[in-house]
Amino acid sequence: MPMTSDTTSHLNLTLMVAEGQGDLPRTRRAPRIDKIGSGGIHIGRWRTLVAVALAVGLAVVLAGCQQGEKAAGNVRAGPAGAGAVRVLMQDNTFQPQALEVRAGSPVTVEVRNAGDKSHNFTIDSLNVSTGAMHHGDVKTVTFTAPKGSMEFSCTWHRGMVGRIVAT
Ligand SMILES: [Cu+2]
Repeated sequence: MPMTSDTTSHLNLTLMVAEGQGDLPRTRRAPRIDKIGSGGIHIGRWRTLVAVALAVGLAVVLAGCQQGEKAAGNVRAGPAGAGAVRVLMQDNTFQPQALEVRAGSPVTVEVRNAGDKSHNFTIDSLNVSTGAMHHGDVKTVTFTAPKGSMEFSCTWHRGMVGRIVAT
């Protein structure tokens, strides 16, 4: 996502300040974890702690803006009308796993979570996602696909994927 590089540089800046090093080239190094356990270097331990805390913070930030976490594209709650493509979410598969749609014109997909876990329906290449769907939720997604084949997935469950073929 575009946000990632900004977030990273911001955290690098924070790390730089925390380490008390003003010279830019040195901030590109990994945190000085080699000082763990060497006696009498309290500042080194503090730096390590700060670096670890920032790394954990960065991981949380990156996980938070992972595709699938938030709805994207043309998505609304509720079922679609007649003629929509219907997709069921189960734990942890989509049914069906192959969708054939018309290329170049709007396609409506109704997604229903028939599983017990929360899932999302995300088409990464089209920047489309239902966002979180809990047990029983129904959402309607409308998108226009270019000719070709593209993957859809639940970004939370490895292997929970399917394919859209637009012709
Ligand atoms: Cu899932």
